[in-house]
Amino acid sequence: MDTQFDLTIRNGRISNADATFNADIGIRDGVIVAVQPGLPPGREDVDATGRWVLPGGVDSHCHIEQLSGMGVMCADDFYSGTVSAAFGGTTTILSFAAQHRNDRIPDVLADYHRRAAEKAVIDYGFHLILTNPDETALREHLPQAVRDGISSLKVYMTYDKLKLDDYQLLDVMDTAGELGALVMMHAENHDMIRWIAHRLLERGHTAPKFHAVAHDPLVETEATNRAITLSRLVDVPVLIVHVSGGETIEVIRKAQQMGASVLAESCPQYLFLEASDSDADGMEGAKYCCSPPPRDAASQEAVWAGLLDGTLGVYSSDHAPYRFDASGKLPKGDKTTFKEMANGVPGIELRLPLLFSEGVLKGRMTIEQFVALTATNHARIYGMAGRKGVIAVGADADIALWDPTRQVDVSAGMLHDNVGYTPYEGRSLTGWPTDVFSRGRSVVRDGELKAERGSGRFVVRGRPEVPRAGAEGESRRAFKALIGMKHAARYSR
Ligand code: DUC
Ligand code: ZN
Ligand code: ZN
Repeated sequence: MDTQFDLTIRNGRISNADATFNADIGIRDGVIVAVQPGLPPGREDVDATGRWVLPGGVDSHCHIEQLSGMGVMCADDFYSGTVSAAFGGTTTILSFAAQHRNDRIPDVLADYHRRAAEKAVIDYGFHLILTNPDETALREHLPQAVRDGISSLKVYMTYDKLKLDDYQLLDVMDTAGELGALVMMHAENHDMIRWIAHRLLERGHTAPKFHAVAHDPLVETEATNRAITLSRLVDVPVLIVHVSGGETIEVIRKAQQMGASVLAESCPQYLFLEASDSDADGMEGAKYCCSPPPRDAASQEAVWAGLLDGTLGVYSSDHAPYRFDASGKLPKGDKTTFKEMANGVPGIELRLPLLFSEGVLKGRMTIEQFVALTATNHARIYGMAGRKGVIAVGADADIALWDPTRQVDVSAGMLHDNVGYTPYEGRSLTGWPTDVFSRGRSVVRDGELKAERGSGRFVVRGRPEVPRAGAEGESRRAFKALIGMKHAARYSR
């Protein structure tokens, strides 16, 4: 007799963002159809005794098969990037489809779609990087992208080839507000970086460690404050990505307390790396350079506090994989100055194990907070609520089984990305995802890849769920009417 379920995962301890309980999971056609104790075994039955059964991670910030503003290709394509994500317990990624200034947005999106569809082994979506917000982009291409399930975009306040000025940022926010799309902001003050870097280079300070000096914490604080102020002016939500420092977090927290609709993200490099790591012999320090840079112990504490009190709602990898050679980090070999290095560190596979080991098992955060920060909040904020980031009836069966006792010594050789190094080399971690399922398909089983190239699917995303601006938003209503802004809080919370 045929059994009721295609797959069951039984005898595990399930954690969602709001509760932990013992139950079995029944899956049919890739979807969770039962969560309760005492289910009969399915056609395939996995015994999760002793393991923690968690929603697969959602990584809403990673750079995969992307050409950087400086023209450097990422080391990971959609195959190695998604395989690496899956081995680290992640089942959905949102990476970037990057417009360069002369690109037509529909061509950019078609290109990323084609490449991802051929290679991804887990589900994926895109944020559009918008570098040329002209009339056609704002009136035609962005609305079409949102209708096609790309309900978020990233804009830059720095980098010569990417940055928008404040006028353009307001234009983008206005349009995003009309469409109900979420604006992600890379908040660093371009001219402050330029000015400091110029003086450093003039004095012969070219080594990797000077990257962190050029990207002083105030560079981020100023730009974050400005990004939030622009967003408040037009009453459109923003999400500040890759937040690194305590004073910046304080700016975000204050704005949230005032009722501004501001969300924020941080990443492993701001919890587990420091600027001093980049003060290593020769070019070695370049392995720790990203923008914004890792800071100091006090900043790490501020990031922990921000994640725990909800100021920082999502914890993403910002996986920006560049090889440690002339094709990536070091275009001029050991003559590369800190201004010429590709910015970014890898982290797509270690994002969850680092936080599980150092956050959950060391008692800094609950397992429910871990699930919220690594999966559920991403799904809600980016328009996938109920489908991704939760173990519940009706959700996609994206599930990771964690062995909380497994000891792992991190080395680049054990990872599945194509980077060749890891800034976390030599760390000892406890806890690891042993089995990973994407829509009920086994992707990783006992350390082996089971999924086929191209078996991941594009996720059509809906409206972001973001907190509505409180009294702030109300008080801006007359202003918005006067200047002809059309949007009226079309976000779903
Ligand atoms: N911005 C990112 O979002 N990632 C890597 C480097 C950068 O500048
Ligand atoms: Zn950025
Ligand atoms: Zn990034």
